[in-house]
Amino acid sequence: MTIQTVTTTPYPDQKPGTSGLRKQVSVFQQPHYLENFVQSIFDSLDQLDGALLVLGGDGRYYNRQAIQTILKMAAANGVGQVKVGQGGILSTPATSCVIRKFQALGGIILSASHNPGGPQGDFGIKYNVSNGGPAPEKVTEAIYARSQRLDRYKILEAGDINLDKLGETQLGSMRVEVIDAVADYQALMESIFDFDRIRALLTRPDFKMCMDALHAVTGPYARQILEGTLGAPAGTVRNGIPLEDFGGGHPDPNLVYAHDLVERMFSLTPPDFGAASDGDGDRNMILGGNFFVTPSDSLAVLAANATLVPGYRSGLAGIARSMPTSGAADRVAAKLGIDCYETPTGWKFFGNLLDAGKATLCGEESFGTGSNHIREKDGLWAVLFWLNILAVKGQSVEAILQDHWATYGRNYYSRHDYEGVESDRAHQLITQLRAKLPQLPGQTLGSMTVDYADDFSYTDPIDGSVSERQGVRVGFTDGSRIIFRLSGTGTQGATLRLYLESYEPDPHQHGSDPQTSLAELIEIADQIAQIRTLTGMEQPTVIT
Ligand code: VG1
Ligand code: CO
Repeated sequence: MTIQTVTTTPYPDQKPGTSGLRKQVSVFQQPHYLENFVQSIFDSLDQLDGALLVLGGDGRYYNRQAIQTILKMAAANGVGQVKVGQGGILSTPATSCVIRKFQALGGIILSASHNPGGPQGDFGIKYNVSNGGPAPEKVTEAIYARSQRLDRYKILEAGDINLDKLGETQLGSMRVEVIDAVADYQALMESIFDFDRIRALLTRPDFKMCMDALHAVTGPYARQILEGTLGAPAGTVRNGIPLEDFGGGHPDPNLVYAHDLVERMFSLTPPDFGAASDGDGDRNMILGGNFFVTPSDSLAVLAANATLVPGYRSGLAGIARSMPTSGAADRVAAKLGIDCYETPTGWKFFGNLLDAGKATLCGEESFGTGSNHIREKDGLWAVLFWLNILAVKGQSVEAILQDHWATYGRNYYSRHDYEGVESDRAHQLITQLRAKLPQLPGQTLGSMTVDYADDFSYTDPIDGSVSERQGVRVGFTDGSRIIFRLSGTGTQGATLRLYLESYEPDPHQHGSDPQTSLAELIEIADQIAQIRTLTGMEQPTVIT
C-alpha cells in the first residue's frame, strides 16, 4: 500500500462555527473539500504520530464514505490506531465517552447535529480533543488558519474497511478497531444511574414512556438501554433506526420538529414521560403528559434533585449555563450555596470549567444538558437522569415542575428563531443594534426600564482567554432580559435568535403561557431591533 501526496488548493470557507464545520452535502462533495479539512486537523495536532483517535458519526448521508476517506488519511498521516463505531455510528456523547475511557488524543465526529440530512441536506465534521470535548477556539482557529494555506494532503491507497464487522484490521501501519457503538457508553450510564430503580419504574403497568429518536443516532442507544437493559416495553423507542436522511425529518428535538411525539404527549391519554433527541444524540427534549419542560427549567430541576442520583449523591461543585439560558439554574445554585457560571453559547466553553472541577452540571437553552461524566452535552443521559428522579420521587413531571417553581419562582422563557434571513440584513440588524446599546440604559420601554445593554464578552476563568461579541443583551431593572444572536450552525442565509426571559416569584402567576407572559418583551425586542422591518418576516419561523 502506498501513501499518496495529493496536491490541493485551499477553500476559503472552512471556518468552524459554534460546533464544527457544517455545510450542505454538495459543498462537502466538491473535490478535496473533506480531505482539505481533515488534513488541516491533522496538521494542527501535536503528537499525532502513533496516536489513538476515535471516529464515528450520526449515520447521515455521506457518513460512510467520509469515514473510509478519513481512515485512509489517518493511516497516511502516521496515526497509530483508530477506534471506529460499528456501521460508522457513534453519537457525540458516546465519542466523548470513548475518547476519555481510552485516553485517545482526540476524535472526529461526522455530524451536522440537528440540521436535516440526505443528499440535499447538511453534513458536518467536528474535532474533539483529549478531554473528550469540542476543540476550544484556539484549536479551531489553528485548523482554519492551516486550511487557508494547505497545498497537499496525504492518503493511503487502499481498499475500504468493513465497518460492520466488529474487531481489528490493519490499514497500512495503522490499526483499525471497529467497536460496539453502545457498550462503553452504556457502562458509563450504569455507573451513574440507579438502573434497578429505573427498571422498576419502566416495568410498572401504570407507567408509560415514549422516546422519539427521530431516525437519528440515539435509536440504537435508547433501544439497547431502555428496552434491552431497563425492560421498557418494545416500541417505547420510536423511529429508532438511524436513516441517512432521518426519514426526511428535521432531527431537532423541539416542539416544532418532534411533532409526532408532541401530538402523543398532548393528547387525551398521553404517556407519563416523553423524550426526544437530535441527529447526533447530544440534545434532549423532556415532556410530561400535556406538559413541556423548557431546557432551562430542566437544568434547574436536575440540579435541584441531583443528590437523588447515585452519581451525584455527594452534591454538585457548581453549575454552568450559556448566557442565553434562563437564570432558573442560578436560583438553585444560590440556594445550594454553589457557584453558577455564565458562558457563551456552545459546549466548548464548558470544557475548562468541567476539567477544573468548578462545574458538575452544564446546560444550554437549546435542549442541551450534560455533566462532568463526559465533555459533551448528552441527550440520553438527561433522559435517564429524569427517569431516575421520577423513579425516586414518584411524582409526575408536571408536579415536579410546579413544586420547583413554588420553591424558586418561575423564569418564563422563550426563544424565537428567524431562519433563512438574508445574511446582509441579519448583520445590518445586529450592527444597528450594537450602535444603539450605549443610549439604552436608563430608558423606559413600555412599562420597563433598561438596566444594562451590552455585547456579551467572556473571560474564561481558567485560562484567561477572551471571547467577544457573544450576543447582544438588554437587561431590565426587574431582571427581565432580551438577547439577540446570530446562529453559528446554519448553512443557508442567517438565523436570528431572539431569547426572552422574565422572572415571576408569585406561585399564583405560574400558570400562564410563556408567549403571553413575555408579550411585552417581544414587542420591545421588535421596537429595539426592528426585527419585522429588517427581516421582512411577520413571525418567527420556530418558537421554542
Ligand atoms: C446552536 C445552539 C447552541 C448549541 C449549538 C450546537 O448554536 O444555539 O446552544 O451548542 O447549536 O448544538 P447556534 O450558533 O446555531 O445558536 V448541536 O446539537 O448542533 O451539536
Ligand atoms: Co447535536
